[in-house]
Amino acid sequence: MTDPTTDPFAEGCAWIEGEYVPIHEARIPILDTGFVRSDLTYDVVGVWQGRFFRLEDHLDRLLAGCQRIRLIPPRSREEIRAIMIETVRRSGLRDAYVEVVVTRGVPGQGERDPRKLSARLYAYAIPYVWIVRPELQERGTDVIVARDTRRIPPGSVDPTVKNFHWGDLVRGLFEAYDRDSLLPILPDGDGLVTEGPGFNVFALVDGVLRTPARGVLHGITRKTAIEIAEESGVEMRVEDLPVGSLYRATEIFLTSTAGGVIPVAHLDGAPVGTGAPGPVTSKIRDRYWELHTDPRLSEAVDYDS
Ligand code: PDG
Repeated sequence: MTDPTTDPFAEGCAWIEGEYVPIHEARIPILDTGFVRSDLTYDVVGVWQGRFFRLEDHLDRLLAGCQRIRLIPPRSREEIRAIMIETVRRSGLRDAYVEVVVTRGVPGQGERDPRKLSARLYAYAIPYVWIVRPELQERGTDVIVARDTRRIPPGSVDPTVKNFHWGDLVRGLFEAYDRDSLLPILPDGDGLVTEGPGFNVFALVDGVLRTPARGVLHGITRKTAIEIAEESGVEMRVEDLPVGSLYRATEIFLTSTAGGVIPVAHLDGAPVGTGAPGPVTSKIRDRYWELHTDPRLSEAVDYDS
C-alpha cells in the first residue's frame, strides 16, 4: 500500500507523453486541440477494491468513438490498456476513477486542417469519484427536469462519442442549483428525456423499467443495469421516454461509472414514489456492486509487480 504522506503518486498518477507523473504535476500542451477545440474523445473506467470493472467494454467504446470522429489513436488497444493499468498500479489506489483521453493533437503553426494532426493520448488515475456520495444515495438524491436548458442535438455533437462538450450539462447544473436541487435531467427539443451531467436516466413507469434509446451516451453502467433488470425478470424497454412520463414514475435512478446506480428521491421538489429508494432500484444497485468482484466482468490490478 502506498503512503500518502511520502508517495507523490498517492493522490493519483497520470501518463503524459510517455511518462508517468504524479497527478498534480501532469500538464497538457496548451495548443492541444483537445483543450482549445474539445476535439477529442475519452472514457472513464472504475476500479473498485483493486479491480477494473468492464475495462474491455470501455476500450470498445473508446475505440469506436475514435473511429466515428476519425481519430487514429497513437497507441494500440493493448498499449492503452497497459497504460491505464499502470497508472492505477503506480498510484496504489484501490478505488479509482481512470480516465483516458485521445485528442486530435497539436497543430503546426496556422494549421486548421484536422486531417494534418497526429492524435495524442493522455491517461490518469485519481481516487474514485461520486456524482452523489454514498450516504445521500441511501436516501436518494434530488433532481429537476431542466426547463431552460436542452441537451445539444445529436446532429451537432454525437452523444454516443464520449465528449467534453459539457456547456449544456454545466448550464443544467446551475439551473438545478438555482432551483434548490442537486442535478438536472436534460430534455431534447422534442420533450424527450436524454441524460444529465455524467449519467444516464432510468424510470419505472407503469411497472416497466425504461431508459432513453436515443440522444444519449451508451453508458456501461446503463448496459449493466439493463442486463441486471433482464436477468431479474424486471420488464425493461429501451425506448423514447417523454419527459411527462417521469412524473408518473414510481422509481427513478441515474447510472454512471462515477457513483453507480443512484436512486432519485425527489423530482422537481416532489417525492418520486414513496420518496425513498424503491425495491427495483435497490435490487439493481446491490447487484451492480456485487458484479464488481465477478471475474467475468472485472480484472484485478497486480499492485506488487
Ligand atoms: N452520459 C454522460 C454525458 C456521461 O458523461 C456519462 C459518464 C454517462 C452518461 C454514463 O456512462 P457510464 O455508465 O459509461 O459511466 N460520465 C462519467 C461521469 C463524469 C463525472 O465526473 O461527472 C464519467 O465520465 O465517468
